[in-house]
Amino acid sequence: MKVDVLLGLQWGDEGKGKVVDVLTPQYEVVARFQGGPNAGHTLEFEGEKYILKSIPSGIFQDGKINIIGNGVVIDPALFKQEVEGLESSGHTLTDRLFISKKAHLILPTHRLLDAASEKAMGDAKIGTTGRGIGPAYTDKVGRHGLRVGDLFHNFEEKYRNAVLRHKELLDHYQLEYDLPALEKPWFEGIEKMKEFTIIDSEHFINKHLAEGGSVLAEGAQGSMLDIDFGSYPFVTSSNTICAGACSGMGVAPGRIGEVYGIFKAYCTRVGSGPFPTELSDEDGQRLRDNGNEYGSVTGRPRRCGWIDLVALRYTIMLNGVTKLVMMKSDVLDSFETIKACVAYRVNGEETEDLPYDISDGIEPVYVELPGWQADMTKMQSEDEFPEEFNNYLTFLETELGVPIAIVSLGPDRAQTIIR
Ligand code: 2SA
Ligand code: MG
Repeated sequence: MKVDVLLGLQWGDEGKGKVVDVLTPQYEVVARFQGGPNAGHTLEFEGEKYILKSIPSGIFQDGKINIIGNGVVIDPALFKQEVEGLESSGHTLTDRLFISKKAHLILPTHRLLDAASEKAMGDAKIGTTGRGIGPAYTDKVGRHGLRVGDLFHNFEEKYRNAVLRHKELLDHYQLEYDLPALEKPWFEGIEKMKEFTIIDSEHFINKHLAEGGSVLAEGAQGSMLDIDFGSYPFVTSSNTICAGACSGMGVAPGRIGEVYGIFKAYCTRVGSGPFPTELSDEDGQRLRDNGNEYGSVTGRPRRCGWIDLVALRYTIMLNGVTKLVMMKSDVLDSFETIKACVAYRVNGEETEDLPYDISDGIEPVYVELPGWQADMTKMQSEDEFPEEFNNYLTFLETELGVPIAIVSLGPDRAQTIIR
């Protein structure tokens, strides 16, 4: 059997958590393959709302195994908080959440380094989530990282050595900090992690596939934040694209089956960096208000704009998307007209290919479409879709060359239409 991959095609916050939760019944295993507690995957069902950060979004369904894969970075203190939050709302996890030995740990000093580096950059800052993601991946690639598998071998010594190195860097930034205060919850988190099954996840996943089992790989952030192909340097520090699922779980490329590409019917971005279709006018504010566009980890207001088909074509290409999933079209329910960026004008010339640098001199070329101006949030089937909405779907499918297989009409599990 194959690994199906689900990932965000824009700058994150496309609604991946909800879709994983909807698709989970088809799989026995759900795995995260990159990112860490910078992610905020929101799920709503039966009147409850949950935000997952490090834990895969398959956790709410009985009998499913959830894996934190080797490509993920874990902050033990935040992990403990997240687990306890779920336990207090009645969800037991220890029997169905497994952690890869090869996943890397985010140390308290990584968070300090993240903050220090952002501060030092001033106006040029990345606008990170402050969760220590960049420094943790820097140590991984620099071959200094601590892994979950290290918990059982001279861990204290390895930890102290890492902290010594980080302290030199922090001295350079002249940052004031209280490390013991951060270390206490961190080491409590380490103990919490030990309650879980820590596995060689690449073996586990491949055996499961060889025995005919299926896996859903859950991406975090979005393809425009990919370390290689995103709007560098305003990106996150991992490969968010489909290729990251292979390296972040240890599965061969030939094992990849469907690739679900998730996008919002408009576009948002949180943090700094270029955003060609950004709206700083009333329409932008209306999208933010209607869509409640605030970061689910940091609470930061998200920047909002029209859908960018140039960027979407690019990320569909990078990921080999086989099925599209359109989220939050209900946010556009009241708009008279909807715009879609179909090309960029760069130095007077139109292009449909994403240029190397999208930070300056990009003028979006828009097509205007009539809005449907109907409340779609209670619609139960495709037959109820207004004509203008069907036209919007056909327009997008033609522009993007991939079918839209799922349409989400609201945050709840129930507000989902499979086409
Ligand atoms: P980092 O912390 O090093 O990964 O930040 C680098 C850039 O990646 C962006 N990033 C995100 N963008 C959207 N959503 C994310 N998750 C949270 C959410 C964000 C929040 O679900 O709302 O609550 O603010 C996420 N994680 C990282 C980040 O904004 C930087 O541009
Ligand atoms: Mg999010």
